[in-house]
Amino acid sequence: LQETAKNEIAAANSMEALEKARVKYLGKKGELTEVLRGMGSLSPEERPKIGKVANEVRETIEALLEEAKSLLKTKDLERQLAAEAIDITMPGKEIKLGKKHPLTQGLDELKNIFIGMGFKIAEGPEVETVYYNFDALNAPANHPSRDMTDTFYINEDVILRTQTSPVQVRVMEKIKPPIRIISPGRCFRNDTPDATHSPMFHQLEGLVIDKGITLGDLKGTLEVFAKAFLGSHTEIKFRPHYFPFTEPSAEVDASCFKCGGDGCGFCKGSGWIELLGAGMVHPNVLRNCGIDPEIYSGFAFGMGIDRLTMLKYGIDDIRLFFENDMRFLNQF
Ligand code: FA5
Repeated sequence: LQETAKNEIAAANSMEALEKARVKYLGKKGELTEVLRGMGSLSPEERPKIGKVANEVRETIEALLEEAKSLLKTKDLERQLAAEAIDITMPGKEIKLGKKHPLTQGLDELKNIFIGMGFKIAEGPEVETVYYNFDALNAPANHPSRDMTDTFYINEDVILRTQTSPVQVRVMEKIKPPIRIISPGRCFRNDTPDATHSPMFHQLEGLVIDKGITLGDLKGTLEVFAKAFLGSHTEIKFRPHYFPFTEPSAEVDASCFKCGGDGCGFCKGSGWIELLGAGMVHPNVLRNCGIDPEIYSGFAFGMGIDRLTMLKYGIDDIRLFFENDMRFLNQF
């Protein structure tokens, strides 16, 4: 019995085969168990002798099983290690590093300039109400920008904001002057895409409210900004303009940083490039926000981040920002 068990165990090449062998010899109905069960019919002299032999055989088979088991385990482990081995002679894969999108780089630069002048950053929702985007900003009920052809309406009262100016109102409602914030973010207009227009674009709003703020403060702030952003020789000029929420209002131009103001192809010979819109906050807007225009005054400005980044990096089509072409993005 011991010999056949030994051969069978040695031949077992899986855990299942081993278990089968164990059951065959040591199981409840196993061959050795049968022998032990038959002990009762033996004579008292034979019993201890046969018992001793049967126990020795059981111990031997158990030991053989244990040994075979651990051998199988080692073989399994070796097989697994061989299968998972890493071939360190294989050539490596190139790891591609990401970088900041040019618009993010442009925005970072704008933010740094204004943070350096003591501005804090404020945020507002991109899905905005007609009240904050138009009404509170003193826009007349028949203002053309309210039209469906200019503004994306979600419903009668809710739109995608067309400008970052509604953040002015949200800030003034919450914080008492002095206020000095910038607010960058996405804006949406139902404009047909071309080289300088995108239905989704970015603006950066500025707002300063305190006692005794004048147009001189606005000019000084924007001059510091223009010199920091475009170069220390940059001059700015104000052109009268109209915005419902500022009075007086202006569009601000900077002297062309390519020709220094002499006129070149870049500025179409004029010597100036358009920078942003600005003005003194309209008394009606202050009143709408619970700020007394007899005590406080302030200025606001709004600039297109995409257009300014295009200017700075010499990009001639706004759509390049949103096409995710790596050949374009890798240049920055
Ligand atoms: C405004 O939106 C005013 N809220 C700016 C302002 C703020 C004035 C505070 C006074 C005080 P305007 O509609 O001109 O102004 O837009 C400002 C800038 O947004 C533009 O000069 C341009 O750079 C950018 N812009 C407007 N529409 C688009 C568009 N479709 N694609 C890309 N940039 C755009």
